[in-house]
Amino acid sequence: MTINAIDLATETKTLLSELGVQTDRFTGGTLRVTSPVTGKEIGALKEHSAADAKAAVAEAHKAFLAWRSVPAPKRGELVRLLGEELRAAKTALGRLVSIEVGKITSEGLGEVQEMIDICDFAVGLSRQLYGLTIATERSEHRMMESWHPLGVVGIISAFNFPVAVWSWNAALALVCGNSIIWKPSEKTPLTALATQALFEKALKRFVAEGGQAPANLAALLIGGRELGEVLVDNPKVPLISATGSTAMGRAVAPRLSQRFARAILELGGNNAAIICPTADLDLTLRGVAFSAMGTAGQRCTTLRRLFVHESVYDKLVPRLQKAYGSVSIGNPLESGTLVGPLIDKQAFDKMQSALAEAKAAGGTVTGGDRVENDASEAYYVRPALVEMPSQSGPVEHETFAPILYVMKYSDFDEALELHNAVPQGLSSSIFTNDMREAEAFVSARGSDCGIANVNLGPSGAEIGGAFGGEKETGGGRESGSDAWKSYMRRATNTINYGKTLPLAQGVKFDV
Ligand code: UN1
Repeated sequence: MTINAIDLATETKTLLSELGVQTDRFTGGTLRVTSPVTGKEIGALKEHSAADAKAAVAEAHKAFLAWRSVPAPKRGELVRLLGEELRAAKTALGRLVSIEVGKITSEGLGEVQEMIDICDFAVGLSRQLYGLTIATERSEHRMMESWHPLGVVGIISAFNFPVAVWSWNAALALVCGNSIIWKPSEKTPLTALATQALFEKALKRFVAEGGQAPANLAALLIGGRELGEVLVDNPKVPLISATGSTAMGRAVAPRLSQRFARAILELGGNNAAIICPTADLDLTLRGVAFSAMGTAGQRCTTLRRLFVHESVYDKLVPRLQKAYGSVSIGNPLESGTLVGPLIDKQAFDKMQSALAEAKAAGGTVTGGDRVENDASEAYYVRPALVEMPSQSGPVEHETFAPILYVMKYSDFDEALELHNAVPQGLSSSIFTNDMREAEAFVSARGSDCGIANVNLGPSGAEIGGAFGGEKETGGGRESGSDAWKSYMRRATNTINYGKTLPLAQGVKFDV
């Protein structure tokens, strides 16, 4: 079937009703949503106002005051039920992600799997919100730390992982005893409506089974930037977790620090891989192809810079060019497709101007052109491989499109230096079978990123590790490891169980 002839509006409607969303939530409104697959409209949502957002914060704060007293393992039970709803809805929600974002089928499903995984993780965590017991210098005293719920957590998410990023934050925030308010990207509100409906289903079951949950524990705000601003500036929101561009982070961060609020910022990445002389080139080819072309180059963790040792350059680069020339691009809903569309025309224009800049800086471009098909309002592109004489111009910026800049190196330390010489610091990788290079890369003098991998690409992280990066990436950590600590406040408690009052540091104060 030609792409233009696919009726995604009808399928979206069917999926949304299967997922529990009423039709009037996504019809007849002002926020128009198009599927990047066809470029045609699939929904028109009613939008919230800034006043609605303000009221939502007040309600969420009330919910927090009750939820914080529900025992953490009981809070975990709600998240367990959410995980069950997500499991049952995986096919439908995964399909909706593919329709709304243009991801290939396995990646749409993979996104929902990531949500299920973090729910499982958070359920276990709900019994492991450990604090330390600390040796005290005072006799008959005990010192410990306690982790307490924080308050309302504001979640601002981007189009490219429209629901997984919410789940990383929501699952942790909820078991940690917080209420949540979500402002999804204007480009992907339909998957947000569906996810919220699944959450509400889980909540109903939780209450039916005797769980104590306050009203307005989790809210969803549909609309533009002004709603995010209400969250960012509201003193009743102690933590904002925001995913998006570095420009967005620059606007948000000072406003948060102005009121001493916490921030988890997941901003731009400019992720690289170093390909060493001993690299397994078959494995490298696959790792690079997935990381650079997968999701049409629209992951924060997408591979954007490649440093190839001069001894393997002429072996690897022609093979990569071949893969770039033959990769299947087209309807992401069809099996066999590996590269779907860009999100919209703006993304296409930005890609073209980065390629023009690269040419002006001496780059040789393979691919990058628009793939013509009958969907004239959609933007399909051939991923671009750009051989660059040096790391300059567009190589230093994140362009949210499938462009891989390739550079030749001769000295490992020099490659490492170039690797770290960009302002962003999210993810990174090295392909080598030389143990010294591999260990150096993950050592203190190696990659300066939040994620550093050996013999796999920079994208496609599991939820068990902390996710986030340094420098202009914003410094936040979400998901696994001890990222939960950002969603709680720490109290140090000292308890005197004796009859005297020894003071710390030997201070005497006898009255
Ligand atoms: C993002 O692109 O915003 O590591 C997140 C990955 C995914 C998450 C990416 N698990 O590529």
